Amino acid sequence: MIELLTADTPNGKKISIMLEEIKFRYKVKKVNINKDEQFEPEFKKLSPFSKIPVIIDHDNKVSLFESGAILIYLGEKSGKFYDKDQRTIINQWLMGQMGYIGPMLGQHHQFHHYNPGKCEFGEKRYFKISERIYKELNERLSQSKFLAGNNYTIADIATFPWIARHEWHDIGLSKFGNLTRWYTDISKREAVKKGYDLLRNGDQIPKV
Ligand SMILES: N[C@@H](CCC(=O)N[C@@H](CS)C(=O)NCC(=O)O)C(=O)O
Repeated sequence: MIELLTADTPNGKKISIMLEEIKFRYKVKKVNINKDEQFEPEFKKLSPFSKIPVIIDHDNKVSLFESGAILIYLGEKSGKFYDKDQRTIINQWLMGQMGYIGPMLGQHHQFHHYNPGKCEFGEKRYFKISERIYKELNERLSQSKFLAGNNYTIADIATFPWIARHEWHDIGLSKFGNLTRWYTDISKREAVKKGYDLLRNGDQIPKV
């Protein structure tokens, strides 16, 4: 049994999607980051940066923070979506999501979606970077079915919930044909639909 301590955000959804994909038994414990529950001492013991997601694997008596590390752990444990002979390439796309795509789109959410009109520089800067990310992903997906090659991997699982916020981004996902094809294909997966709705609120994946 895996316990997933999380909130309903792109980083949180990565892990519920993975758990659905690998069909592990899990239960979700909601951490209300709007009420600062991430700073509670019990949670901080598990997550030193006070961030969701965290998993506790009760079989192995281990807990993990950082979504990329969690995806790798679950990929290794299940033997799925993290093929041994593809790890060099999967790791690059996964780290690109962790170090670039997520943090930059996250800033775009802050300036463009949550706080429009407060800082023109920030709005323009992160809009431009986000647009560039769409172009770069689109280019990659013109050469490759999935981010790390022919197979759906944890790199796609990590990136998908961020592109699923495309309505907030206002960049126009439909203008990027290859990214749209990738997004639409992944959206159709039953495990992705289920994992996307991690709090079982009826949260549907936004259409293109
Ligand atoms: N690099 C971390 C980022 C996690 C992260 O940014 N989590 C956010 C929600 S998406 C959070 O917990 N924010 C609360 C806070 O920073 O106080 C990961 O991928 O796990």
